[in-house]
Amino acid sequence: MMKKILMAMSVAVLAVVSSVAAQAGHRGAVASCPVLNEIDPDSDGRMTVGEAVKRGVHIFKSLNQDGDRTLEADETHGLLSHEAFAWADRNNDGKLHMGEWIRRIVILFNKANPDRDGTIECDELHTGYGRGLKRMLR
Ligand SMILES: [Ca+2]
Ligand SMILES: [Ca+2]
Ligand SMILES: [Ca+2]
Ligand SMILES: [Ca+2]
Repeated sequence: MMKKILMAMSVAVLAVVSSVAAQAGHRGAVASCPVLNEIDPDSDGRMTVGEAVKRGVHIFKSLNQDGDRTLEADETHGLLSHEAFAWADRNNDGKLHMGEWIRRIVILFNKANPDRDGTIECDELHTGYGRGLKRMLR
């Protein structure tokens, strides 16, 4: 009887140890993803859509050199191709307002997250859509 209890205890201890090890392993993986950490506000290895939007708002403001309410093509130079800019410009006025900018980020976020788990992980950032997202949030 005593032996049985001891065995059950050691199994429980092992389970705890391996789950701690798994967490530590995950943290290690996070540290090896500087690209994601760079654009993720809390650098925890996964980016939620809320974090992407928060970062997007910050980037919009830093890009908007002339301090008006829109991004002009010269302000997004290098971040958006001519086609991407035109696509994002919903009302075709040649400028991107915050809503148009964020809308594109959210769409790229969803496309870069095919597993629909609510977050972008390191590997997802290396897909075509993930790279597009990264470019807009750096
Ligand atoms: Ca995060
Ligand atoms: Ca502007
Ligand atoms: Ca526009
Ligand atoms: Ca994901």
